[in-house]
Amino acid sequence: MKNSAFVPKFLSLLAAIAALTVARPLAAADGDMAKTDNQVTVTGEVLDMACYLDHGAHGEKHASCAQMCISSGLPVGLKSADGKVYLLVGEHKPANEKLAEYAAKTITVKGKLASRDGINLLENIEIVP
Ligand SMILES: [Cu+2]
Repeated sequence: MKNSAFVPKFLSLLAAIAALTVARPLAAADGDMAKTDNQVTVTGEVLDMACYLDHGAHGEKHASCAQMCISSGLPVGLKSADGKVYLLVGEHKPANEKLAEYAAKTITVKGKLASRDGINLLENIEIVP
């Protein structure tokens, strides 16, 4: 009977210690993820993905079509010198408006790299002047 009040307190103290112990490594992991945020810088040609995937269209001779396609909201890509192609998007929104003028031109883009099922994505992109 004497201990009946002590036991719940002791248990809650244990729970608090356990919570602290668990919380610390999680916080550290979050910190590490923020540091290595997959930020990359890629230089390449701005692609109109619809025409590029459909018939390989790119380059100067396709620039005006690419500009039209990108302005109309079709997906935008960046083809780096090593041939890798990345989809380009803003921060939870399209980046088409700012990329249209660079259709078929070579630019450098900074963003967060994500890859899944063989498709590469650069998100939250910024054009590096
Ligand atoms: Cu096009």
